[in-house]
Amino acid sequence: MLVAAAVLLAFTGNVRAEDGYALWMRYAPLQPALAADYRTHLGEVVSPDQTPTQRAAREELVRGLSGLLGRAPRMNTAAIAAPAVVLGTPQSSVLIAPLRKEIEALGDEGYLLRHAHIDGHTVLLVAAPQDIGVLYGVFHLLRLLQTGASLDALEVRESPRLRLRLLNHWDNLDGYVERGYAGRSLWDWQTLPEWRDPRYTDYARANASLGINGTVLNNVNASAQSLAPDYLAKAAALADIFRPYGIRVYLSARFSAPIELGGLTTADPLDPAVQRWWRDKADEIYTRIPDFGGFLVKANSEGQPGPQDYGRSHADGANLLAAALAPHGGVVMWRAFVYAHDVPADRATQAYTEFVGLDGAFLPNVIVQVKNGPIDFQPREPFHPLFGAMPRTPLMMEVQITKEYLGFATHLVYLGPLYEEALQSDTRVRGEGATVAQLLTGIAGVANIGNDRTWSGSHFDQANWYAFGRLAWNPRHPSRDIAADWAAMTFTPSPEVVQPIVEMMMDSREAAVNYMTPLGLHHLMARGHHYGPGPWVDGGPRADWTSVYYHRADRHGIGFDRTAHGSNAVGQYSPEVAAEYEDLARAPEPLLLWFHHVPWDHRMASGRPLWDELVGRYTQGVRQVQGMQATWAGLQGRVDAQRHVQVAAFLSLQRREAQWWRDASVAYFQSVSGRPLPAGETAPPHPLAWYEALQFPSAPGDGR
Ligand code: GCV
Repeated sequence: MLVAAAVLLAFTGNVRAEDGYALWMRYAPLQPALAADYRTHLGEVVSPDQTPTQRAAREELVRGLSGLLGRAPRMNTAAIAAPAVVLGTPQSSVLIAPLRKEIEALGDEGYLLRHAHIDGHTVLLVAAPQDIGVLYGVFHLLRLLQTGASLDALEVRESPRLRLRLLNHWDNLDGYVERGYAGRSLWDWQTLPEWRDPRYTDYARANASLGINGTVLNNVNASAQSLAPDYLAKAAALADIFRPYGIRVYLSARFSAPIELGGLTTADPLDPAVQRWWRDKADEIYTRIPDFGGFLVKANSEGQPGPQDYGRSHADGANLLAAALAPHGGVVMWRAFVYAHDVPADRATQAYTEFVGLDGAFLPNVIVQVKNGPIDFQPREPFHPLFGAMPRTPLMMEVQITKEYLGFATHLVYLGPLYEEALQSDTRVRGEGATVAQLLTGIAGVANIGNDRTWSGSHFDQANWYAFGRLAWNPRHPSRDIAADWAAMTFTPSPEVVQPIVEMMMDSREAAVNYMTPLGLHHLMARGHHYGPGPWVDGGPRADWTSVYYHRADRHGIGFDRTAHGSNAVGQYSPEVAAEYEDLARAPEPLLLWFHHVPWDHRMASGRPLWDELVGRYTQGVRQVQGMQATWAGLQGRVDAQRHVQVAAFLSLQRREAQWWRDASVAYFQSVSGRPLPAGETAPPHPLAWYEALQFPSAPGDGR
């Protein structure tokens, strides 16, 4: 009852001021007629409450129904006295036990929603083989109500397509979040394990609502301290909070921890003392966290220690940790994000070269974690060539939810289409073809979560967490539909609001590509912090951390020749894909300059020369943001003022920065191409030197 009263107080109308804390779980009152209709189906809740997960499911349903329908449902534990929602598993509910066979076919995390007739009443079953499936089913039901869906003839059977659906937090132990734009870390390591902030439970609820089933608590640029006893006690407290919500805790492991924590003189994976140290450490972790998920490792990449320091391979390193975890059922997620500045080969080719020969050399509980594209979370990349190239190795795909390269938290860029594009890329490796999604064991998203009241640093960045989770559950779900669900749940289910918001979201990623890196350009952001344009970035410690390395623009043309005449990155794809990328006439225009160095007067699909097209795309990106501003302005009064004002302010910031991107990029590329601006295009208001001189030493999120 208390929960219901609190929810009602918080959400008495669609346009009441809101600060975003409730995410997509606002449970704001529905239109009275709709609420009355739902109440006829859902008057009672019949549910077990013996386990923490059963209680979580029941509480969530009560919270949701109370808020959405305006009154708390009657609670019941067994018999049916009215139209009811019946929750349970074949073990926990006699009402559900007869469906055992059918339900068990759904797998450990699946669930079923269906009407049935029991004791003369129509009931809605939320049934699953395990408690966690019931919780997932409750969230599904609440989503249907929040989006105003019909419950007639309801028949939902769901099972996740990917086994591992994880967030990766790049959170340091001092609370700093690398590439984080949403405040400081959610984990208050100082006050753990004693203080269990209720926010940790809300974090778990939000993830469970999407089916996310694991979280890596600490940065891949890891401190060995995360594995020290005091920090394990803190991680164990979080694991206890998350467990009822089906979320396992994982840790990033620093490869040199046996030296730093164990006092050994080496971390060589073939050294027996090192092997013993990791075995003992795994045993210690499992005594504290019995369902510990395993380790995530960044090794021999960007200065991190690894097996190659001892002349060993990535497989030697991964297998060392995997052997220690195997007796407990843990996994190692070994990242393939490796590239070295002293290797002359194109950076885009290095991970493949390093890993492809190791296919089959990993222990069964190793999963190689590969970024969606071969460089680094750019606004657009082709899919990573390792997908499809390691048939004997389980693979996870890693995407960024935080927007390191897409305008941080202040640019409205919905990443659903980016994830969808990566997941649906056809690797053409199995004759008839296989999408990247079909080849995956799991997926990891670099979290955009911090202690900001909105969780994600802006209202619209919540949609990226949401879309990641929904696609992790079902990689085939259209990102447009996910956007529509999110908008309905986050603002209001009214189509006059949802539709324009969805249009805006669906256009937003392409807008960012246009004003930052059109036509396959990539890595043109300012050095280090990656805030704003820096196409002129050159020199410094590593060529592959400069922009000129990637765009290769000169008087004659622009783009990175990755064909057989160039770096031959195309040769790492299956023959059909390679043939398409290799051929200037067939390469997809959105990836043109990723694969080809193209003369400025090359004729584009529009009929315009490349130079004109490039400038036009930059200008188009700015126009798209203006369009988003106009759409949002039209929603004033239909969205609560508190959120409307902040989104409007961020859009105006985005508009200003899109213009900055456009002007700085046009000024720079014009200085290289020496070409006049196409007719109708406005000259940048400042000379190139003005843009180049801008400095942002305090930009957020930089690595350190
Ligand atoms: C955690 C990019 C980012 C780094 C990040 C790295 C990685 O290079 O800029 O901050 O480090 O990717 O994924 O390991």
